[in-house]
Amino acid sequence: MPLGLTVAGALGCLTICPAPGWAASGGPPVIFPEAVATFAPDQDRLFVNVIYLTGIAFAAVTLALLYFIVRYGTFGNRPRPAAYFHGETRRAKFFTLGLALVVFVGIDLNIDRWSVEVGEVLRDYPDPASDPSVVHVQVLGKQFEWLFRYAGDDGQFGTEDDVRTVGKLVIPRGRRVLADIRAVDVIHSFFIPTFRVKQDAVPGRTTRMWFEATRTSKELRDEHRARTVGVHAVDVSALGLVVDAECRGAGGEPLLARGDEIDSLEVIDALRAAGHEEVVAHRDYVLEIACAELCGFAHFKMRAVLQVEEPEEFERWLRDKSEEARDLYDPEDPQNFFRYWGEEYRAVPVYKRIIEQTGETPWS
Ligand SMILES: [Cu+2]
Repeated sequence: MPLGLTVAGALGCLTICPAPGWAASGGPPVIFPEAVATFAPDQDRLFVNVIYLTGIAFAAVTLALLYFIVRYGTFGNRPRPAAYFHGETRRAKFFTLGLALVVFVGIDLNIDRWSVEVGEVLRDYPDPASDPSVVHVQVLGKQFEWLFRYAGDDGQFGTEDDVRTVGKLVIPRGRRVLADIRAVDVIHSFFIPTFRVKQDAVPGRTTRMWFEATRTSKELRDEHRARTVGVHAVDVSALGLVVDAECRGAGGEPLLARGDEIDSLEVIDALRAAGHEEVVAHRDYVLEIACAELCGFAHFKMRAVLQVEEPEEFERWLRDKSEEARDLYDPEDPQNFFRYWGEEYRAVPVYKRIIEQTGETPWS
């Protein structure tokens, strides 16, 4: 049995080991989601290199184990009593120390050096006060959605022209974005897989992260679509598909135009009634934001969408939204958090107590 396990382990290890070239190309897309942030390829390279090094070590150890089992096991040999050996000879000590040194220098120090380089970039936060090209956004995690706030036209947070969105973060391509992250109830984790960034959102303190997108959502959607257009069966699995050819109903009337989404079971029924067994379609590509901390019963629905726009498009969007916010501003509205970012969620008893006792919020 140990022999079987060892062989399986060795074979498994060989198949997991990445092929040469992966490290240079930044990793295969099968394992990683699309890399959309400036520093994402470096992180992928780090990840693949770690798999390389530890994979080689794992293979070496497994092969050595296999060799010793075959060489000193009872296979074909006459059973003999086990020989006891305490490993205290000079040779054994040298061998053990040498092996430890090879692992420490060859693997640990390399991983440490690479991750320090990647970590330095991640911690090199841009300063919106000295660099006007930096987009400053506030992120608020709450059970169970992500809220976002921009300073608006006047550049100040907590004023009537603040732009806020729920479940959608809009950013420009090619500009650095600094995100201040807070939570109001429990710990959440702000995670953008395609940017390779993840940061905890902790009640009572502000954490930060920064990122810069290299491609717009539209570019990514077009690229993805060119790759994934295909023929799909019309059944429940077709929900959410975007059709790439017009579909007509039984009487020849147009049912779905090119670019329409199959968004309900009724549409599927209508398609089937009109004799469509298959459609030419693709699944739309969306940049997702997730909560990576199990934060409660509806954690699964704490999903937001990231929209990357061309810088001019983003500026226009922000200006329009800011004007809209100023028009809609109502100082009497108890739900408004143009001024109070997160303070309206006072349901958590400990915060309620802090606010009552000190008159101050734990977030200020
Ligand atoms: Cu959460």
